Amino acid sequence: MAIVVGLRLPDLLRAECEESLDELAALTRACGARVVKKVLQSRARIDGRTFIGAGKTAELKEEAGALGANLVVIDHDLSPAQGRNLERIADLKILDRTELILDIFARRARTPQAKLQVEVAQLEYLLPRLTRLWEHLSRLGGGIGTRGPGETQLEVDRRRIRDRLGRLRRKLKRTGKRLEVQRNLHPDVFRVALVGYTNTGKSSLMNRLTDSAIESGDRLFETLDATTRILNLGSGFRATLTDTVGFVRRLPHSLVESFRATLAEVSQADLLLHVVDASSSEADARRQSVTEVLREIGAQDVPQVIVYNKCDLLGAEELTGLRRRYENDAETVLVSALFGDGIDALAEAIRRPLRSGWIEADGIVPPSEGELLARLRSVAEIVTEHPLEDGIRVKVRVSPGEWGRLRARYGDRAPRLFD
Ligand SMILES: Nc1nc2c(ncn2[C@@H]2O[C@H](COP(=O)(O)OP(=O)(O)OP(=O)(O)O)[C@@H](O)[C@H]2O)c(=O)[nH]1
Ligand SMILES: [Mg+2]
Repeated sequence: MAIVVGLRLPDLLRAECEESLDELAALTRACGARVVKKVLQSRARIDGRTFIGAGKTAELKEEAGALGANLVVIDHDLSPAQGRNLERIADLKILDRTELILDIFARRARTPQAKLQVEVAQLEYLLPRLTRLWEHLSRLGGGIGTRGPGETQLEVDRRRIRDRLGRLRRKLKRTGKRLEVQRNLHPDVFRVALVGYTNTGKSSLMNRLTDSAIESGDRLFETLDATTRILNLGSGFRATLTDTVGFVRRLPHSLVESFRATLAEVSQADLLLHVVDASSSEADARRQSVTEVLREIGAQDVPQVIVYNKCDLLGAEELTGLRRRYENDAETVLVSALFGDGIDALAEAIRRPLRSGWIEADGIVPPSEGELLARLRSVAEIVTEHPLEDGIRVKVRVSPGEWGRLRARYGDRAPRLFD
């Protein structure tokens, strides 16, 4: 059972701190703990020694005793010393925000790649905090004489962790390079990636757009890997779609760093589908947090389509409001991954940038040219098609490269440029 604690400094809005604390409670629950109390403390400044102040620490200790809580989660990142002091004075297990998020990631990691990335992030955060963890253990072992050998043991542990970190980092680098090579195998494929806050419905959209069966669920950080599938947008469009890890406000830096290999799918994409949970009262703030992480991973310049998902949960008035707000914005679409509304408009929003630079061509394909017609249907977008006496008149849209290949193969029998 846990108490979650936030600190409100003078320059922060109360509502903002409360939302952040609510989110911390949800994250704590995602770790399997029950939240028995939320505490928002106002302070003029951070207490250097215990972060929340000596008085508040004593109060917490008492409250935890009364409520039967054994864990306190702080909505900020503590310095190693602050964590140590707090733990010692309150005599409770203390987790800071980063430790909590790392814990969720560790629980959710399934594949070797995700496990490796999470472990690196954990060890990096753990290393300077080892004294505290060690004290924790030695206190459990208790008693006189643990201190001397303890310190030597601490040094040994530190060195071991450093060695392991070094090995894991090298391994990460190798997998990163391998993934990079895989990505570059198909340079002419248009790469689309889903991004967004956790639990907005990215995996559900992936399943809807590619007929896949990626696990989705009402849990924070359900997905930690990158999965790529062919995106079927009709003839002529060659694209892949990648689903990947979701973001959260103040995503720990060590995680962003260690997840670089996975997140390269995002920074090197040609187009991002930025999924927003339309039903969340936090939609705008979360959209902003996602933008910040995108900047951190160097993906700020990748073009985006904003996808408001879960529109089925909106009341009629809210839905009309949202529609009105974006009616002249072709780069924003409103969808429901669950029911399929708006998916055609989304597909069109993906096709549009792909099609830019394509040319229109037109011609009559005689009945004897069945192969040419089949070819056109697979590599070009058919705009119109009319049966005539001497064949089928087709108007197509096609990439310049594909048009060149058609002309090379079929000469004058291929459709001509349309002017
Ligand atoms: N009502 C409604 N629920 C949806 C919709 N899309 C997704 N959900 C639900 O939202 C929850 C999260 O969906 P996911 O697809 O796992 O979300 P995600 O963005 O992949 O989440 P993470 O992988 O955790 O970042 C699930 O319970 C889905 O069933 C939608 O359009 N409408
Ligand atoms: Mg997911």
